[in-house]
Amino acid sequence: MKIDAVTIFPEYFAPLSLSLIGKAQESGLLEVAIHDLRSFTSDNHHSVDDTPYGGGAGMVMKPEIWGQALDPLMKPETDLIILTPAGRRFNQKMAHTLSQSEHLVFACGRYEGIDARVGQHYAAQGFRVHEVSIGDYVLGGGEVASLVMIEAITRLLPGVLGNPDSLIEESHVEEGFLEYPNYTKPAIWRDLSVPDILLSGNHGAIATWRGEQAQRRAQEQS
Ligand code: JDK
Repeated sequence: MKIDAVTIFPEYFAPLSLSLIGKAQESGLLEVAIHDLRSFTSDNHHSVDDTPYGGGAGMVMKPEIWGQALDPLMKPETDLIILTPAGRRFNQKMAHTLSQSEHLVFACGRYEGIDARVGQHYAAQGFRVHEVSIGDYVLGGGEVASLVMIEAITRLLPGVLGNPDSLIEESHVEEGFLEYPNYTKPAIWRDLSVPDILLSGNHGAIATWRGEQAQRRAQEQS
C-alpha cells in the first residue's frame, strides 16, 4: 500500500516511523510520503487560506493550492480521504474496506477546513473521494485524524501485525466489538486475583466466560 498525506504541518507525521508502521515501511509492505502544502504556493507569503465567501469567522483553505498538491498524486486506483468534522464516521468496517486500497491520499486541512470544491472536483473527475470524521469532537485539523485512520488501516495489512493471531480472533468478533477483560502475571496483584476460571486450563469454559464478560461490558457501555 502507498499512502500520501498533504498538510501544512508535516512534523505531525513523525510517529509513522515508529513501531509496526515504521517496520512495515522498512520491509516495503507500506510506503508513506508526506507533502508540505506550502511548497505548492506561488505567492511571496506562501498563503494557503483566505476569508470565507458569505462571511463568518475563521479562514478557509484555498482550492488552487490543494489542486496543485493533489493533481500529481491522483491515480485511477487512488482513494482520496478528506478529513472533516462533518464527514462520514470512520469505523472498523471502513478501516477494512480502505485496507484493500492500493493508494490512499489524506488531505489534512487546518483553519475551518478546505474549500468544498476540492472534493467536488476530484469526485467529478471520477476519483473515489471520502469525506471522513473520526468522531463527534472538533480537532484543530486533519493531521491527528489521519494518524488514527492510518494506524487502524495499516495494522490490517497482511504482514504488518507482529502477531497475526490477534487479527484472526478480531475477525470472529468484530461485529459486536466484544472485548473481554485481560489478565497477566502475577496471579495476585495488590489483593486483586485473576479469575480462577482463567487458571483452570478448561478452554471451553474460558471461552464461554469471556463471551459472558464481553456481553456484560457491551451492556454497560450502552
Ligand atoms: C479536518 C480543519 C478544524 C474545522 C468549524 C463548525 C461545528 C466545527 C475547526 N473527527 C474530526 N474532528 N475534527 C476533525 C477535523 C477538523 C478540522 C479539519 C478534520 C480541518 N479542522 C475545524 C471546522 C470547524 N465547525 C460547525 C463543527 C472548526 C475531524
